[in-house]
Amino acid sequence: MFKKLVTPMLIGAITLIGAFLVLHYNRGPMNTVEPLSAPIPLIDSSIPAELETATFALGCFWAPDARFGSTLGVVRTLVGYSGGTQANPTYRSIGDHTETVQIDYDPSKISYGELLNIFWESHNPSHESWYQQYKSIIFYESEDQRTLAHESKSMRESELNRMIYTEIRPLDRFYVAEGYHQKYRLQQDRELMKEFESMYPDMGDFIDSTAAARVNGYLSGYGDPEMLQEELSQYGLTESGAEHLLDTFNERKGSIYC
Ligand code: MHO
Repeated sequence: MFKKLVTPMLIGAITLIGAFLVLHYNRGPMNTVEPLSAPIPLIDSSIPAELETATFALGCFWAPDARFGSTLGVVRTLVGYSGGTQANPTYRSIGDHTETVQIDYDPSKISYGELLNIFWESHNPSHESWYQQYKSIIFYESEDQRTLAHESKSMRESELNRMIYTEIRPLDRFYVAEGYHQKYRLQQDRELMKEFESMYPDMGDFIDSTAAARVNGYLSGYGDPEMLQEELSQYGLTESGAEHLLDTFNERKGSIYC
């Protein structure tokens, strides 16, 4: 009698344990509670309808990403590789391409000419880079941009009274760089990155965010303090995140090395 009961009980127990294990592993240890994502920043909720694009190469792309990202009128920044012939370049296999930053801007707030001024001020164009990777290039996308680029190059040349090595070329293709290069300085900041990850669980949305572009700029030591004060509440940060950003900016702790 006892033996007759033990066998089915044992089978039952093993089946139950098996079912539990299968269910447990299928569910996965991380997915038990869906994380609640934070609402998107106010500054990202109304993107101007008419945007224009400027594409520049001026050395290592981390700093220009930050410099332009903290400029009023700039809506999005993106770093990538341009100018070469190799298909699908990557950072480790860049081929004959050059590190490039692409800027989407609101032409009612900033002009292409003003962006060119920032371009000249942000690097030394009279120094010729030995590496194709770090060349100075203006990639134009229209006749207007081409004309403005040539005019501003001649003006800058006579101001500096030096030869400028910057090339002015039509934009052929822009290959988006790996995620970890985008808004590089911000991605190094654990505290603020946590906040952005909960606002933007998707990397593509993070890259497109004006708030992320601005915060990346301020953390790198760029940007205007007045604009920071004015826009801060629109970046979607918590109180402590906002305080951390202000501290880093005001105490001049923010910097980027390339
Ligand atoms: N020397 C820098 C270059 C970075 S870059 C995006 C580094 O590897 O840390 O060209």
